[in-house]
Amino acid sequence: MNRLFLLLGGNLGNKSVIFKEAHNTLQEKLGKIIKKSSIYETEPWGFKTKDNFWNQALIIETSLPPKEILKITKETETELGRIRGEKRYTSRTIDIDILFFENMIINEPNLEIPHPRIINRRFVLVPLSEIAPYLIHPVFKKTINELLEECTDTLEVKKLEKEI
Ligand code: PH2
Ligand code: MG
Ligand code: MG
Repeated sequence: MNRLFLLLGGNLGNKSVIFKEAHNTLQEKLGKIIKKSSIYETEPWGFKTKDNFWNQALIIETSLPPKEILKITKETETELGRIRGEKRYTSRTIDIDILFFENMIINEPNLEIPHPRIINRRFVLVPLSEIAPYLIHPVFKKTINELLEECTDTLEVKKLEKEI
């Protein structure tokens, strides 16, 4: 079994229903969710919209290989109503990003692990630091807490009092 770290993000539709459905599908297809962060309401990073995001970090125990995990996360996004357009950053019902897979480093055109933009984004580091503060980033060799302290992103990340 390997530990897989995912980040859920979405800013369109009924976010409670969509996040719950994402948990169910991922648990069924990938493996047991062993940790979930709180839900955070976050300001959009990299583009402008009035629709704030929800973000949540998950740890899943899985026996599947990374390529298979990627295929399942993409299929789940599509099932949950994500429509991919030309633009890089746009509003969406759900985005499921692979943050870490144990301490593996993979650099392929369609699969980069760890996720290349973790360190620039408070909407990733804040939820992750809640469930894995001492996890060491295998490239930068620093803990999530250290990376959060050094992060210069100032967009708002607000914990919601909501159990999902
Ligand atoms: N995802 C993006 C771009 N911008 N901003 C927030 N707050 N949350 C996200 O999940 C997010 C984003 C690209 O995947
Ligand atoms: Mg993303
Ligand atoms: Mg993505």
